[in-house]
Amino acid sequence: TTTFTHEFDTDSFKGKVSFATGIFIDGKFSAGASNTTIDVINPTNGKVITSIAEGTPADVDHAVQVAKRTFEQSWGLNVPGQQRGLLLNKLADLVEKHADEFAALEALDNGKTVFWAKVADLAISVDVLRYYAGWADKIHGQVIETSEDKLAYTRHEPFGVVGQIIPWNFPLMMMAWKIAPALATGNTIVLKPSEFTPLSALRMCALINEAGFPPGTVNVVVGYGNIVGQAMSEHMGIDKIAFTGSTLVGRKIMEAAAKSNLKNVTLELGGKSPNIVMNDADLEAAVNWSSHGIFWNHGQACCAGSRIYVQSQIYDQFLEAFTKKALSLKLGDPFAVDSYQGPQVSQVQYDRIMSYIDSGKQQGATVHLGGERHGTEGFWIQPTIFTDTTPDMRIVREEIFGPVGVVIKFEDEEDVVRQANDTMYGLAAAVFTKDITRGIQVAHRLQAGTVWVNCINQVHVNVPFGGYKQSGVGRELGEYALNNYTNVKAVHVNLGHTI
Ligand code: TXE
Repeated sequence: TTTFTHEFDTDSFKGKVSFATGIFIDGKFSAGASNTTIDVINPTNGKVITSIAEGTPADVDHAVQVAKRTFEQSWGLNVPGQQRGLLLNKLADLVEKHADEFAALEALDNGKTVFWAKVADLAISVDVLRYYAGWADKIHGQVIETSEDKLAYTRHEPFGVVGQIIPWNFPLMMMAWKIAPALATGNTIVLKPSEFTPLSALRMCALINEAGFPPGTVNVVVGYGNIVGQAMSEHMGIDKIAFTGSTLVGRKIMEAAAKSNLKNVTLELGGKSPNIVMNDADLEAAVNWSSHGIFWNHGQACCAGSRIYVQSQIYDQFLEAFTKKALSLKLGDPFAVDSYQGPQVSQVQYDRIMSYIDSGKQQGATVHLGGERHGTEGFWIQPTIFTDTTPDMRIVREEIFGPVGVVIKFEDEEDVVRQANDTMYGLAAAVFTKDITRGIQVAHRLQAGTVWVNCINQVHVNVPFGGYKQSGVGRELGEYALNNYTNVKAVHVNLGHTI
């Protein structure tokens, strides 16, 4: 076991944080089968924070074996829903108690601001644990009337061992979205955090033990996607896999599932979400929301409103106010209390975003604002706005996942609905108008799993979230997510019927 220790002395968090790290299986940490490590980088300056144990397919095998045993012996339907709910509530309390520490850890390896980590990531993580704690004793099937000589009913049973692969943009929150419904419904878990941001998931392991979950209920194997993630996707002992990340990798996971045991798959993938601002919108509100839509979390949000369509009459006014707003966003140390935007998560993401910015320039779009590196070290990018785009440009079609928005002029509703839907993605969309009837009509015409009217980037634990088209399969959050983690069994009982 290796202990990670970090002394924080910042505006937003002071104190020493110290916890065990490693491959977490059966409630214990180890160095893993290969004894190799992964460097965790601080995106603020590009320096190594620490090295943590690297998982391998052998660790995945071990974790699956333990998770299966735990499911059969000390979790699953052996533990009443009420008890599972109690444990989830305890975990929620512990996460809440350590919220400041978690927010600091997120800022350290992800680069998001402590402020937003607390307001969004931590608050939602606690909410989601509590929300599914409440469901744990309310999972039930149906009694279905057939005939008087027969009793037929359904049970919603846990799958067994579920694999969960999560990304780096909301490290703790993605873990909470994944583990809460899976545990509430009685599954055991093998979870792979992103190799870029493993700290908060590793910190969670001790809290999972402290809450009193039986060892082996949640197992965490940090590792590279193409090794550990791939091993999970094709594992014969994993009955279900849930993934959040790129559409490219989502496709690989489905393929691996198809080629192995046809495990059940849910995917929450990328997006290129349209944000439509009509002539009659409240301009100031639309500008503020639109800025939040694309620049929040440094543009690293799957539902980011990255295609901003503005109706012709207000286009110039909007662009001027939107530019002013973008210029007012404070880029700075994620630990400073007034920072809005920190660095991008990694060198790879920095390079990917900069190459999109270059492609926009090369394909003839106008860099209206930004478009350059910010500072001299770390992975910082200026808030960037492109104008004069055409629908075929890569910056209009592909997910950039950075603080880069395109502002596009449109004439009428038909035109904008057509453009908004002209994408392989369908995660989210937004529309701004004071005419609520029109707002709702447009909302119904947009092909997206979530549509916001007069707001953007809002999620609520009670409300399902997920994608149309190539943005995903299945829904997270709300009652809908329970379906991701249960199999329906139909039981037919003979009450006197003869052949
Ligand atoms: O994602 P990956 P990356 C999008 C966004 C971003 C792009 C690339 O557009 O620019 O993806 O980011 C694991 N089998 N999103 O490369 O690779 C990986 O280790 C199994 C959208 O970081 O999809 C990590 O744990 N797993 C998004 C997770 O998949 C594999 C969030 C996500 O990483 C794997 C993140 C494999 N072959 C990126 N390869 C969202 N929907 O919010 C990688 N992984």
